[in-house]
Amino acid sequence: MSGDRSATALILVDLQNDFLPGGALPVKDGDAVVPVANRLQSCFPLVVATRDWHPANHVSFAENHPGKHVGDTIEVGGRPQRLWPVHCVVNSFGAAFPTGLDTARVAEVVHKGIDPHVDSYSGFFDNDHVNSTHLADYLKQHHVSTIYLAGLATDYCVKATALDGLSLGFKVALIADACRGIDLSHGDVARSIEEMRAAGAKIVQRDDVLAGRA
Ligand code: VGL
Ligand code: ZN
Repeated sequence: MSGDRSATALILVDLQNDFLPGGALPVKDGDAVVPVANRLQSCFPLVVATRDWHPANHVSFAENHPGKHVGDTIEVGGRPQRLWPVHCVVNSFGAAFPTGLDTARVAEVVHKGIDPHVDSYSGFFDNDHVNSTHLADYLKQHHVSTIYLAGLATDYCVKATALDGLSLGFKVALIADACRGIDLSHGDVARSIEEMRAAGAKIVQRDDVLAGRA
């Protein structure tokens, strides 16, 4: 998974204001990923970005469930749904790319989590795996067989995108130090990286990618 990158794409996962310090659902040190993402882009022939993109009545917002609180887990459609603060509302500042992110080479933006009734951590499928975004089709149209992941949050949207990517037959490399996680329970990030590795993802570091070694 090094050298020739003609069939590879860099996927920037959910680099959005609300996930940076000061945002509605801040990921610790999330802003550190932005300059890394900028540098990594030049190593790839294709760059795609995903964005969490929720309507105001989204199922994942605690305030849409009277009596429930941020951090609670409820059951929706037979699946556990963790409740979050209102974040990444369609067309809001919080949902926008950070101003420091270089988007000139972002060829495609994939929005996810638009369905008010189903959350979507993965860039490929809603959490119920019924509806999909156009990410897989887009990558296939561009003859991409390997995806490299950078962004937020390691233990939620990056992990879900990695696992779905593998299940769809893509080779997946997680650029571990180009991601940051939420780590609600201490160890979540480390466990999520092990889960991705066990499912077949290659875990690489940004310097190896930048030097063409990974
Ligand atoms: C995310 C929680 C809720 C993420 C999105 O991008 O990892 N996490 N919505
Ligand atoms: Zn979300």
